[in-house]
Amino acid sequence: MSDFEAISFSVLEEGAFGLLTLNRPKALNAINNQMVEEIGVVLEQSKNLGLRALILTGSGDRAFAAGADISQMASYSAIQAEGFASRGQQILLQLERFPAPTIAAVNGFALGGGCELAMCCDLILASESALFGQPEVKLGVIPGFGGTQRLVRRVGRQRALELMTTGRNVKAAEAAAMGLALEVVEGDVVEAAVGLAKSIAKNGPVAVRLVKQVVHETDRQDINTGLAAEASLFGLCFATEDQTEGMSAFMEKRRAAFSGK
Ligand code: CO8
Repeated sequence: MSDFEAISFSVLEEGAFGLLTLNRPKALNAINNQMVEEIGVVLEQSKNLGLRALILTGSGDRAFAAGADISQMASYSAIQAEGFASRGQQILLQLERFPAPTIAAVNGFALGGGCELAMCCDLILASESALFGQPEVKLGVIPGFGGTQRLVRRVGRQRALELMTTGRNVKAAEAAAMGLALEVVEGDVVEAAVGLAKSIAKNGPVAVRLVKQVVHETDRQDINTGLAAEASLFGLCFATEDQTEGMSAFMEKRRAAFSGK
C-alpha cells in the first residue's frame, strides 16, 4: 500500500479488517483534496484484498472529521468547487459500494463533509463525545459530498431539512435516536467497531457481500424489482461452497468454517 500524508491505513486481525484513519489531527481531520485522493487509493487497492470489513476513524481524540477543509475551499471559483464536490462524491460512492461492510467509528466532530463521509459507511458507531451536523449553511454554502441525499435517506426529509437549514449539531444519543448513528459506544469506539466487524466476519463472506449488494442496489426501487434481485442472489448463494459448508455445519452441529468461495 502507498505512503500517505493525510490518512493512514493498516490491516488488522491477520488481514481480516482494514482500518483507515483520517490523519490531520491539528486541523481536526478536515478533508482536503489530498485526503480525498488518498481515500480513493485505499479503496482501489484494498477492494480485492478480501477484507471482511473496513473501519474508518479519525486520529486524535477530538474529531472524526470537522468537515471539508475550509481554508482550502475559501478561494475556490464556482467551477473549482463543483469539481471538488464531484470528485469527492465519486470517491464516496466507491466507499459506499465497497464490497464488504464499512463501519465509521466516530470519535468526536463529524461535521459537514465529515458527517457525509460517515454516512457513506454502512454502520456508524458514535463515541459519547461524537457530534454530528451539516453546518454548511452557516458558511453560506450547502453540503457537497452527498449530504442532501444521504441524510434524507438516514433520518427522513423533515429532520434532514431541519438539520441542514438550521445547521444544528446533534450529540451522539440524539444521532442514535434518529437513526443517524447505529448506537452510542461507551469506551473505545474503534475497539467497538472491531468487535462489530468480528461478529460480521463469523458469517459466510459471500453472503455478507451479497446482502450488502442487494440492499444498496434496490432499497430505492419498487418492491418487485427488489424481490427479484433478492431471489436471484439467494439462488447464487447455492452455487457457493459457503452455502454447502454453512448448512452442513448446522446439520452436523458444528461451527462453519467458511472459505469465501
Ligand atoms: N477546515 C479547516 N480547518 C479546520 C476545520 C475545517 N472544516 N475545522 C477545524 N479546523 C481547524 C481550525 O482552523 C483550527 O486550526 P488552527 O489551530 O490552525 O487555528 C483547528 O482545526 C482546531 O479548530 P478550532 O480551534 O476551531 O477548535 P474548536 O474546538 O474551537 O472548535 C469546531 C471546533 C466547532 C469543530 C470548529 O473548528 C468548527 O466549527 N469547524 C468547522 C466546522 C464546519 O463548519 N464544517 C463544515 C465545513 S463545510 C463542508 O464540510 C462542506 C462539505 C462539502 C464539500 C464539497 C465542497 C465543494
